[in-house]
Amino acid sequence: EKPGLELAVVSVPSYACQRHTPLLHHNTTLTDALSILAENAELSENEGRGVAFRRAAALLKSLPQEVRGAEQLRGLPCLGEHSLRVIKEVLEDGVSHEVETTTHSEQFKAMKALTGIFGVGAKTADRWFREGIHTPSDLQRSGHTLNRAQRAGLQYYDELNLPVTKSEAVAIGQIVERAVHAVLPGAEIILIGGFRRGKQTGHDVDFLITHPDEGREEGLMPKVVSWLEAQGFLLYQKTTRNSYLESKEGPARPASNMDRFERCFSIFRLSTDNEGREIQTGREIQTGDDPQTYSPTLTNTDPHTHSDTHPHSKTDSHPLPQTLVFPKPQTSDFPRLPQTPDHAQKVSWVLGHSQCSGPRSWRAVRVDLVVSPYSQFAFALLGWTGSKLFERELRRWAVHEKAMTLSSHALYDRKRTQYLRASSEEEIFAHLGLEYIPPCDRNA
Ligand code: 8DG
Ligand code: MN
Ligand code: MN
Repeated sequence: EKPGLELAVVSVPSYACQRHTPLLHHNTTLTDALSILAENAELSENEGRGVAFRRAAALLKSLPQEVRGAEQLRGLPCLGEHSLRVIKEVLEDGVSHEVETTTHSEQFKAMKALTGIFGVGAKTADRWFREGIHTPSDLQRSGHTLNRAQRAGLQYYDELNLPVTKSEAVAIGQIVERAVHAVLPGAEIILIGGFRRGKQTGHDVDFLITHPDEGREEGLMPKVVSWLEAQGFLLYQKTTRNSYLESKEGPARPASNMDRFERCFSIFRLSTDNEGREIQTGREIQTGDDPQTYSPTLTNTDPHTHSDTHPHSKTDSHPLPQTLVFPKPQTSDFPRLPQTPDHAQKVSWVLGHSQCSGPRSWRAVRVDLVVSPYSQFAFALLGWTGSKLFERELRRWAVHEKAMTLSSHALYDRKRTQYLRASSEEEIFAHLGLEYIPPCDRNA
């Protein structure tokens, strides 16, 4: 009998939304292996299989200690036959044959590379793969007609696949705040997604925007986007009204205020040489790109940008309001901290892979903006903080354990046939009969 933990006697609840799942945990080797298989299942459009691997990984992330032997897993929920087999293999041999085969498979590599293009999903990538297109370069050479998102995705491929750092997220937040307050003073801007959960890097930056006077937020997104475009901050944007329609979810869909939900998928042009200064001083950016290094050809390719407009207004110098909320840094004594890429190294990496010659002092960053009416704010906040599995588990819990329907707009009680109001995430957890789980523990 190995010393240490007796996990089987630790009672672990089966829904991820009942557990605390920190960002840094004790079973990274195992969860990395399961995540590869989950990703492969998702890329093969086998959602059920993907969810099974994700649930198994999430269970391991919530354990208080490292698993050293399969006997320690007895009695734990969420571990299916397939996941258990993979876990045992990794525990015994250090690697899983299936994971190794997957990571080296031409199909997996191609699907990852192609879905890594902004605007390309698994279906499209699979079609291209079967035509012999395996890389973004293959795609470029193929002469396929691409939509606007995919063209931008290809153009900024390398940069959009570089992790966005926390300091870049802060810098983007300051720009978004300026934009929003320029068109709607008093609006609130909250960092959501992975950064709200305490992640040090992300694939994008997500923001939720609302206004305490319900109704004032209506039509906000086009105005914010116009401001950002006029200032030269946008390389790409697609604003969607009425996009998050849970038409299949029936009563959880509030009929009237539904169509006020607006969102914008965008690519920001973030000035890299100003980033550090901006964060250190907390003041507005006073200078733009160095004219010696600025390469205007890079921004002229998309008709939706205004590259001749100077990206940073020198006249607008209101102090920054303090409504932007960032997660507290997490203290941790775990050995495997996520690696934040060195900024200088990152910039040179971008330059080395740039399609155009000549240095430049900005990078492309994916940004998601969501506008919510104040009465739905708590639901939107909970729904857009993630993780994706945590959200899925919350909804599953609501339906199967509480006969309720949860969405990013509302919570509906099927037994009492009424919507349950909430002005905070805590109230929603309470309605659901769940212990409150803070954002930093929603990393399922
Ligand atoms: P990352 O960017 O660091 O990779 O991680 P993330 O921030 O957790 O992932 P994300 O892809 O940016 O998604 C953030 C949250 O937004 C996630 O919890 C799921 C949620 N979300 C979408 N799309 C939609 C949607 O269409 N409706 C709703 N309600 N939520 C969505 O990504
Ligand atoms: Mn995100
Ligand atoms: Mn996002």
